[in-house]
Amino acid sequence: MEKIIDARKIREDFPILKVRPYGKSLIYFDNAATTQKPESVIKAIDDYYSGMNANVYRSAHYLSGVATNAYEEARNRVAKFINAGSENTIIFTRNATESINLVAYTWAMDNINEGDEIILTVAEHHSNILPWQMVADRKGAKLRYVYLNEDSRLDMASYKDMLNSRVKLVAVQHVSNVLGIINPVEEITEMAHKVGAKVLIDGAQSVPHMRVDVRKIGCDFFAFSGHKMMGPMGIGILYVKKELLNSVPPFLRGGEMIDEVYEDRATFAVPPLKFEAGTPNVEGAVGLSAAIEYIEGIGLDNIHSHEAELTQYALEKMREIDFVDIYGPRDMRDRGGVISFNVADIHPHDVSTILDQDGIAIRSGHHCALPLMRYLDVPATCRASFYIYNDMDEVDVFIDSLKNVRKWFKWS
Ligand code: 7TS
Repeated sequence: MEKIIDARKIREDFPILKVRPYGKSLIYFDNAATTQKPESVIKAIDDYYSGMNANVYRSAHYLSGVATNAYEEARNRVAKFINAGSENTIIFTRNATESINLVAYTWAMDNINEGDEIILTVAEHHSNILPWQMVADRKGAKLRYVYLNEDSRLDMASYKDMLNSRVKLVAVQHVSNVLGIINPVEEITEMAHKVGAKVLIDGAQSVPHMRVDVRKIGCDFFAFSGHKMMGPMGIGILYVKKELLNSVPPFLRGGEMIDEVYEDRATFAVPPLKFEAGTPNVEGAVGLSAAIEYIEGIGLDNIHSHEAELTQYALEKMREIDFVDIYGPRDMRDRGGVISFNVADIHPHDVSTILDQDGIAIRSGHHCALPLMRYLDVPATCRASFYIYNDMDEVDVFIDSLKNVRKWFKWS
């Protein structure tokens, strides 16, 4: 049977995958932290600096026009990629973290008041917890958490019970960076809207791996990062629903985001420029646009099935090792390519260091999800996360290496 994705061939597009740690083939299983970049993205950035660089919007010369067009084309491509409906709903930020903070410091500070409630889930990344703690502290609002059921999925019944007219915001991740669960964001949004709450979706771990349609989800805000989808670091995206755009106040203030400035006051440009103060990351936007083109060339449905196949294969093999504990749902339904696990009696950092000797890059630690670690009652976990350039042969090497981990400590 012909493979949907030939990872071996795809690897040739990624110069960094030729790096040989300690003389071994590099097996890069840390894709939830950041993904590697294909040649086309690196070239797009090179082309930008070699033939287009100038500051955007402000100058009437040729290069400024070229750079502005490249920046706006990137915005257009992002809008189409997530079916935003209009490029004006796409705000460029530095990363998902900044996108979420933008909403917290602007819309939330204006619209969340004493006694109001914000619903989060216990599995959120710190980026989707700390901004809401700040809002709750400053405004006297209350944070409420949805926990997980026995299958490590969101307890939707308790979410339903939590909804009431005091809830002003539901902020939830689309896909967990620890458990790999894909949350039912359409249903979550619909339920929140019925009580008049707004919804922010943290899509940092979904957009790179599956088809995302922000208008189908119906959410009010959607945040993600370019670097987790083969784009450069330092470029993030915030989608704001069209109906809300004009009512959200500006975030940072300064150049590029104004209409008129007087000594004592200013008026602002129309969105999205109103939210992009200062010289933007044009190089980042151009690189991100090339990354989207690369993803579209492979197809998000193909990417999703490839990762599901790899995850299922890895889970089956890992379950055969009796000293490995796996966190997250048992079946593959609504599950992304992230596997968190622990090796009995061995600290995750030691596991990660031993696998590294075989050229395997995984992450160990709390994954910026300390409330979830406490909920799971573990100090940390190991995590393998897959992408299009990974294949089953790499999973086999990983499994062999994992089987040997305890031998280092002479425990088996
Ligand atoms: N939300 C989720 C679900 C994430 O996984 C991450 C990063 C972020 C937000 C923040 O993204 P940033 O680009 O603003 O940093 N997650 C991880 C991770 O799992 N390991 O390193 C970063």
